[in-house]
Amino acid sequence: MKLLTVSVLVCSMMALAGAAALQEAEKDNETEAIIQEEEHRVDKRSTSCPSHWTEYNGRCFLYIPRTLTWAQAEKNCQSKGANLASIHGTREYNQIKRIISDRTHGSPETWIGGSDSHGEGVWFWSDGTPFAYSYWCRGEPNTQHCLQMNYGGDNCWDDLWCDARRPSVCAKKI
Ligand SMILES: [Ca+2]
Repeated sequence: MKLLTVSVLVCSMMALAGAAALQEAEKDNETEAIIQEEEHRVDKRSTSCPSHWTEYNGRCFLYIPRTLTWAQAEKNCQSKGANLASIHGTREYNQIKRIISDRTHGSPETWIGGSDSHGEGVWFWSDGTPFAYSYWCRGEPNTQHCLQMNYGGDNCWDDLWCDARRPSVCAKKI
């Protein structure tokens, strides 16, 4: 009798363990489904730019018409997961000029991410990429520390006092 009780007990424990294992497996499946959904969402996010941003060469660009100081403009870009735009070649610069003129029907002086505020003449991009390409206007840069584009008739680059207020262009990687 005692033996029977014990074996019934063992059987029911095994059944319980089995049910628990089954529940565990179902939970795993659910978790797996959620992970896959998340990955899908990340994939979707990583193949195109958010609406209103323009895609070019693996990055998304956004023109910000509101005039801000250079630091405010950089912070505003950071709030969107971006930095002020860095520029690495003529084609890219032309594309950014086009993004601005599409929005403004003009070529306003605009902040991009260049600065030498940590050392006169040592220019860097706020997104950390190498400052290899430049399109300075004649006689520039001189004594200021923040980079505005679309300066003068050539739409070239000028360094300006960082507390001037300008529209800006943000950029982030896709
Ligand atoms: Ca200057």
